[in-house]
Amino acid sequence: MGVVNVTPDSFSDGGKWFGPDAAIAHGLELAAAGADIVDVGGESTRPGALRISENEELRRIGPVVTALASAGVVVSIDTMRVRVAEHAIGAGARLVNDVSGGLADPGMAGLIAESGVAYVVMHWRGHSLDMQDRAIYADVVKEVTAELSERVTALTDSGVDPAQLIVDPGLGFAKLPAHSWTLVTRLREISGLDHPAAPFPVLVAASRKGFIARLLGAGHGAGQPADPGTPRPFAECDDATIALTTYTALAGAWCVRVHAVPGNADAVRVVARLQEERPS
Ligand code: PMM
Repeated sequence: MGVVNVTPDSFSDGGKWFGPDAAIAHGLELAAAGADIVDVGGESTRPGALRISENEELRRIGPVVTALASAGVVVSIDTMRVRVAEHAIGAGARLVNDVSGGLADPGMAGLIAESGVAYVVMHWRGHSLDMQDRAIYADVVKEVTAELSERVTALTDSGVDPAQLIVDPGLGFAKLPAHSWTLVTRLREISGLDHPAAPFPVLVAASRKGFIARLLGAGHGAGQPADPGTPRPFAECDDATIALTTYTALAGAWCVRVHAVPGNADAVRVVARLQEERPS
């Protein structure tokens, strides 16, 4: 899954594809580079971000979803809002990627049940403005899995077919770096959550996240020691993202959501070939 953030302030690539023409061109480029899905989002969810209005979100994503879907791209809409998801589905989006897992807008479950589209249920503990205050866990894997199980149960109780659902640990969302690192190594427990239809496919979105930037530090290159106190710039985290793509794909992830597609698409192909030799 390649990412098109139609935002001036996104976590990792804010402002680059803000105009509709640039966003459409970038989405086509990601699809041509091997993305099976292009994820279009109009609202930044970086830690501390303020919300934008629904009309502004619609204005940002509308032309981009329409143009990409008309060009035959499989489009995912990254939104927490029912009206935005509904508009995008009408414009041809085939998947709804909701970082709130249905918690932000109570009508989401009904729309997903009615439309029958695929739905990403991410682990979330509240809006970005103050989510890092909620990064408190005694056992991060147990709690994330239990909270995701509750969401999945609420969705299927509302009429969503379990076959529509993909789960996501929500790396960086109400998570300290150590929580995100632990979750990446425990995907099987997350996919096997407490629901009769488990295991569910898992989506992992590690690309350019702060936990990678912090590990690598700002110093890099020959003779420059990494300084763990200063995060490495996001755009310089793509090689490390590819390493995590390889790891999570080998661990059975269904999808990786990434900003720089070519190297990650190659990693996914290499893993698929390895798995033909040694089925897991
Ligand atoms: N992270 C971001 C945005 N959308 N969607 C899913 N399913 N999972 C995520 O972890 C996720 C997401 C924030 O990252 P960005 O601002 O770099 O796109």
